[in-house]
Amino acid sequence: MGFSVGIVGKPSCGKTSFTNAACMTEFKVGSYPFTTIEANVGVAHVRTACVCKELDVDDNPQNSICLDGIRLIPIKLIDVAGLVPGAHSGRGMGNQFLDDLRQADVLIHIVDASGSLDAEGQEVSAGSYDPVEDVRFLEEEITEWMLAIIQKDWRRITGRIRAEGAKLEELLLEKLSGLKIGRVQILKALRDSGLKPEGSDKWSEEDLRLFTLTLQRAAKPIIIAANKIDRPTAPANLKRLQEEFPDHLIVPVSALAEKVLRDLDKKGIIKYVPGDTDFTVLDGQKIGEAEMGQLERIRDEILKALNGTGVQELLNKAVFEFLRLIAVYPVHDVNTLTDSDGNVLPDVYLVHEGITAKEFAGEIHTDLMESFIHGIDGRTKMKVSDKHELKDRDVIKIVSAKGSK
Ligand SMILES: Nc1nc2c(ncn2[C@@H]2O[C@H](COP(=O)(O)OP(=O)(O)O)[C@@H](O)[C@H]2O)c(=O)[nH]1
Ligand SMILES: [Mg+2]
Repeated sequence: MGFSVGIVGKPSCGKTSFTNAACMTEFKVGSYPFTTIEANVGVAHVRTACVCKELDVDDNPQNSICLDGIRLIPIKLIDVAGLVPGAHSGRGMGNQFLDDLRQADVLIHIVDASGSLDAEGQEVSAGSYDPVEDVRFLEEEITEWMLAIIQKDWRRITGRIRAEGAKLEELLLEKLSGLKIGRVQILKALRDSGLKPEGSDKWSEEDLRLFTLTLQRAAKPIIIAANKIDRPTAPANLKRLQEEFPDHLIVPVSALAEKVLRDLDKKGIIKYVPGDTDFTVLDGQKIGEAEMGQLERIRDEILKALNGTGVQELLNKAVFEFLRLIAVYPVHDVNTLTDSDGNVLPDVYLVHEGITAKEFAGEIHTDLMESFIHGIDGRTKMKVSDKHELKDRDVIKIVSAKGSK
């Protein structure tokens, strides 16, 4: 489980509620400014159509879950303590909180779309605060935080380019490895910003800022959850957010509704699979009148009107659209589609689009990559070479000199 989603936003916007709904954890909700210092970490799942239906087999997953042909694959969620304007310069212990984002591959910014909290997360009358401000400030805080890291020793580092012929991308890679920023992202940021790496010792303050902003968009992209969409003042703000930031992905969310549905599903009272746009009542006896009213409202105003609660949609978009990951099923035997213990379609891995069969072997085990001979496609049963690029929902056996998987 190598990929992590960072949950960020100001205090009381609903980060912990989102995390609890997505991970079925019970972290404390509400304002606990002095206790929520450590980030809450939970396991959520992304949802994809399992290959079991198409291949007509009954699977028994080991590293993931399959519910009636829907494969749920685990990812890590990091619920970071609330960030306030000025966080990068240490306000509200912001620096410490920002450091929790080092390991995140993508960020979900939880915004209180109902406009009931000021910039610091203090309650104000519903609809009186403009959440557009939150989107601006948060991106700025993240960029400033990264800028401070990049700026440190900048002259000395870039001096080595002229003095020793060192490459900027290598120097940056070393500097930013703790931030989970890779070569691909550094090269993309250099390309997209249009700045010349050779002249980096002459970059102005603005150049460096531009580079950092471009790198942030490539390496820690932010997608927006317009949360508390169930509240009356939220829909108008969602519309304004979408108008103001046409290039951002903004999804209406009700963390509250997702939690209600998943809790009732867990108790066996309703059947609801995260990401569904409806639920079925299994045990109506156990639902009181008021609760039934709430459920009907969730069905009409959220599930039907907005195509789901938004929680699963955001996680899926984060993983499949922003990180561009694909789901690949390794098997030991392509005829039975099992591992060596006889489990059918036991595992599914989330890997980068464009990964080759040999690189995929390395994701399973370094040994498998080093002694890679060829792969076998689980559908066609044909051999594939080391350079063969895998596609989403591929099933593959890796044959190596040290055995196979
Ligand atoms: N109406 C509504 N309230 C929510 C929603 N998500 C969170 N809240 C409420 O917002 C308050 C703060 O939530 P919490 O998750 O603790 O926020 P955090 O400080 O960002 O972790 C709590 O009272 C939650 O019940 C939502 O989707 N709808
Ligand atoms: Mg919290």
